[in-house]
Amino acid sequence: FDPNADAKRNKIWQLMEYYLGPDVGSIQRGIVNHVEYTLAATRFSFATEECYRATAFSIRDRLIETFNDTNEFFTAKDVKRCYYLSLEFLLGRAMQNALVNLDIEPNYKKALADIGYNLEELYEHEHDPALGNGGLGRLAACFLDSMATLNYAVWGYGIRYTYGIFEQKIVEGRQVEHPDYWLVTANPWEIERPDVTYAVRFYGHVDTYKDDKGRERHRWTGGEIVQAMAYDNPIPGFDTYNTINLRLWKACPGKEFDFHAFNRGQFLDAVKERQRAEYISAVLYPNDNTWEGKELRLKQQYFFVCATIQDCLRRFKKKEGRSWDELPSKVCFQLNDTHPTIAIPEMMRLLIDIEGLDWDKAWDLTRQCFNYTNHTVLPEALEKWPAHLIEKLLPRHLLLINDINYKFLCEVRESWGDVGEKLSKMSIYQEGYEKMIRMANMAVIGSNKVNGVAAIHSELVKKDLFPEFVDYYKAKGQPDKFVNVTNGVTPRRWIHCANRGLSNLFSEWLGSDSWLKELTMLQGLVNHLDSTELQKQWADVKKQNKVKLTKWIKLNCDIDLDPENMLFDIQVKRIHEYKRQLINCFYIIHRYFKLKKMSPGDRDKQVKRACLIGGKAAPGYAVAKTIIKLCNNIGLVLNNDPDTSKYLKCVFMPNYNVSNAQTIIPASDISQHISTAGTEASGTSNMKFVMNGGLIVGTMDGANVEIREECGEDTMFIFGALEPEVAGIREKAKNGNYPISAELREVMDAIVSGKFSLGDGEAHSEFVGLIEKIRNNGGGYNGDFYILCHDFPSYCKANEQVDALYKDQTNWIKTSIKAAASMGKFTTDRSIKEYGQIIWKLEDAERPAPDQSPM
Ligand code: HBZ
Repeated sequence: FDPNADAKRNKIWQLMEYYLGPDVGSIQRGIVNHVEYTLAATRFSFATEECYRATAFSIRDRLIETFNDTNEFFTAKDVKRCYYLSLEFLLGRAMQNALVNLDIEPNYKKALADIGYNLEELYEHEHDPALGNGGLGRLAACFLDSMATLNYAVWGYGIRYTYGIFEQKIVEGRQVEHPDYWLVTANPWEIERPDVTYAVRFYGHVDTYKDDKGRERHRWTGGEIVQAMAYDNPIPGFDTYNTINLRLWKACPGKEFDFHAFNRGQFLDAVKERQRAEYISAVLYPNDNTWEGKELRLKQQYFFVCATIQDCLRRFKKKEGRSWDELPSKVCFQLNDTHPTIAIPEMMRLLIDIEGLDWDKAWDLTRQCFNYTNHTVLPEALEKWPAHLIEKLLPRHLLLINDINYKFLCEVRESWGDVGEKLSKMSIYQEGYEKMIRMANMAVIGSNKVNGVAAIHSELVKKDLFPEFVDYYKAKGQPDKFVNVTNGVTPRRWIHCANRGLSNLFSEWLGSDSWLKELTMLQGLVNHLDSTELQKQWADVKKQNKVKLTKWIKLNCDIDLDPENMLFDIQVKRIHEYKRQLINCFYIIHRYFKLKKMSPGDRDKQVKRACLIGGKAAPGYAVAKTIIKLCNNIGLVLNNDPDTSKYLKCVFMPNYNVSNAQTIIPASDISQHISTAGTEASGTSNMKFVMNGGLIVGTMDGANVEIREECGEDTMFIFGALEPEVAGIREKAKNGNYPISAELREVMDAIVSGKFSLGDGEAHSEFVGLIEKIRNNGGGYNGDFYILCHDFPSYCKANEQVDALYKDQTNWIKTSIKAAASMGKFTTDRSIKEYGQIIWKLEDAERPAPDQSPM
């Protein structure tokens, strides 16, 4: 008992008020202190870059305060915690988001303006942290925002890559990758934790021995050890005092040192050897939706999972008197795709080998703690690891996987008898010349719930990926093991930060900004659909956003667009055959030919269009890279044709990333989400575009289906085969029974004739390759796997409907308002509530308002 405790507390609060008050003066003092004492720059004159860094540190101070207090609250309340395990977090810039969520943006703006700096300008100084590829990584980042906002005790766990996703430059129309060394100017947002480290072992061997009770036990020894060091990234919630954490691990050399080598005079070699450890967390693998079986990737997966599970079990055990039986009521894990699935045998290893639980108990607990989200049904993306690689790198885990598989198959046999083919489909092993470990099967067997990311996708997960498991668990009394949780996006970043004009409009017409936390309130806008004042404001906001993007394009591509008179048609996403950027290219060429054939008078009656395409190709994905080259060449031909360039332009926007997206998305009139039905699990940018007043040209795939349900079919330009039809169309195509429309034939012929090759022989042969692959339908060989030829005529029709509606501006604007107002479902707040209730079973853990009154 400290009789002076109250006095001390009082003193601390006074100090805190001095340092961290939300008023302009306190903010300025905080910034200037960091200029002088953190950056060691002079407070009498500092550059904008220094101002950015000092401002970032001053915001971090505030984050640390709410972060510490939130943790203390979670611990005191002993709430159930959930851990979101992901190899990717595509965070985007932190500064504006933090100010918005801490509710201090206006005062920071004033504080900076008063000392001669512009807050919006500072935002641009932040290097976009890009530790992810695409949708899966960005979803994890939106989820963190909603988890904090909903007061759930969730932490994210991942890897602090030294290099994020590469920077894409376009040189002579081709993608060139540059390393993204984002830590070059140190990251002011993270908190380094040299005291939070865990040892991670690789290779070595497994000994068996008998413990004092005579039980057979395993000991994994030898091999190499690296240390995982924690870096914490505070994630503030919106309109709450809660701040959660994203803990990222960096690989460091082990603590032990090889003194023998030192004595043998090989000191430098020994140091060099140790530095290799850092290689593990050096670089993010740049593939999306394809799997690459590299040993280093498996090392990354185990590295972060091993540190994470140790960290989480340590936290669980910290409370005295814990029984392991409590584990499932206090801890759960969400696996973001199969990438962290090695966590399941790792949990078994820790519980059995380290904690001494028996196998069945450990398995019972493990199975209750894990859940798995599937993000794709594409076969090339399903992870399989050669069993011999796992055996070499993680020998103890292979034994455990064997046990898990054996016991599971015994259970199935007990229920179903010896159903050979079904058993082989359910086995973790894929038999063959090289035995493979199927991570998805392990994730299903080791999880409590398995979910897909949109309604149609979750059905395909059950029907095409895991039908045997669905039947089996139904028979075992778990009919709800497979569920759907439709994705979402956070309206704080994707409306309020990205499109302040629209955000202000929403708040003004709805009477408050509560819609930011309860997005279904947007529906209130529909009452004003006929208001010409609303329509005018709506059009103005869109115009301003198009002007902003036009400037960005002028700066980055040196191409002039006409934001007043052109319809902005945007397709931005990773370049992939299944996403069909190629059918978009085909249509642009077709539209160009139509314009060419028209009289000048007729051209003047057409809707003017700017077709904007952007996205990265995986560096090893040759076809995707050719598609980028084709887009660029189409741009060169169209933009330089004096007959048509006023009416149709094509731009490839380089280096699509989160911060560019915040400029690009609000400027769209239409956006394209045109994957072959059944291939895009959900898509999330489709949601962002519609919320920002853009309309969708799309297929009945992924979340498009649900957007249509919510917004109405009159708000979307839907085309193409439906998912159940696709297999039949592919089959027909195989037999050569596959018409190609005259319009598409004209486009393909032009490409093959070299019209878009611009004298570049290499490009030409690549383009011909693209076309030949699609045209070669006879002889049992189906090159048009994504059925572009089948969908092209209906795609053209959808585009004609776009033009027709756009000509009727009043109707266009009303449709756009109606669609945006109907997007309430697609906030991650709704997704995360569903995870919280159905999968994690978490309670609300809102920290009470801090009482700053001196005691
Ligand atoms: O996950 C995407 C889906 O394609 C998209 O439809 C969905 O909306 C989104 C969120 O659920 N999947 C990915 O982005 N996948 C990857 O980036 C990926 C990365 C590494 C891999 C495999 C996939 O090894």
